Amino acid sequence: MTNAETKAAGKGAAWPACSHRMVAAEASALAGPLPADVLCGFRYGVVSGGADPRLLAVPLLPLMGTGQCELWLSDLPVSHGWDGDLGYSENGETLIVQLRLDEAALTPIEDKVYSAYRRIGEFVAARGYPELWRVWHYLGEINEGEGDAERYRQFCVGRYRALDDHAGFEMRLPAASAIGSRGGGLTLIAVAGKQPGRQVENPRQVSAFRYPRSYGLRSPSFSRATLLPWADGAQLLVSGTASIVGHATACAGDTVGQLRQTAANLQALLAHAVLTQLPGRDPREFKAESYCVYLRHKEDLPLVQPLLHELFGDTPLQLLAGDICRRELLIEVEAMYRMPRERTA
Ligand code: 3EB
Repeated sequence: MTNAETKAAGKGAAWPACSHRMVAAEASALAGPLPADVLCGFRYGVVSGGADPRLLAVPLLPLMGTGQCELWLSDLPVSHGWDGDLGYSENGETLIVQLRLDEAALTPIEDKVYSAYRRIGEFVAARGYPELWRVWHYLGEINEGEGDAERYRQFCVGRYRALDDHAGFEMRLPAASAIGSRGGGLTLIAVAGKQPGRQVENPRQVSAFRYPRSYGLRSPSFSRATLLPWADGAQLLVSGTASIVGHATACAGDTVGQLRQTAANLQALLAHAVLTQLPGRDPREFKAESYCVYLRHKEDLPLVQPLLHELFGDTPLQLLAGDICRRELLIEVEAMYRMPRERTA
């Protein structure tokens, strides 16, 4: 354990019970006016969610039928609105924000990502939820451009500039996913809270914020996972996880091999989360709530489907067509887990 991890595992303010729960639902649940208890709903394969800021549009095509969505239902009253083009929804514990930049508003990427991140950071702080827990980025044509001019690498420079504003920022990074979509533009979705989540890194992988220079001018500013220690059971928000071992891509050209490496990375992460944050618990107690799998080539679907079922069983799973931030990477998996509350004797 690093010093920072030991410190993070110590006592902070008491956390309340988790005020929201994720449910898989039919996409038609998002069709009409949304019920009052919806904190947010992820809708797949569209660029815009619509007028209700609780609708989060993920601009990637679903590969296993289009019938599913994911809802976060709240036990506390929800309020929501738009601040210009920034959409938000909050329930007193958790704040969700979304911001969409069209391609015309994304040049130069580095500066526009910097200002978008600053805008979101200022907004969440002003509303009393200063801690970024989890961010999704959907960036059009993420692998366009060569070397340091690649769009993903330029994006990383802007994000780094926005987050590198205080000493120790590398131990306060949100979990994240950065996925490429067809067409241009950038969709940003963030989950923020009142208290810092606990950052979890992966001993099988070099921390992304410490990747060497060869992967870009600035390293990617995200953590491998954020643990939220709710009183009724911790929640682990796991970043997009790919076939990276150390800092190198493993199994280049082999989608199934990459999926196996990704599963090994997820296991190592769960074990490390327990070791550093949940002493006395067993990683096998983690219960998966949902998975999202991004696949670069939809032709690989029949290859990976049996293994997905073997690895992830019946947990709700989205399978989306998406590009991964390194060209050699063919598949990426993100997940959410719960650790049930410890039984008192
Ligand atoms: C990786 O581990 C794979 O830049 O926000 C995964 C999750 C990846 C998030 C990001 C990138 C990001 O480096 C790519």
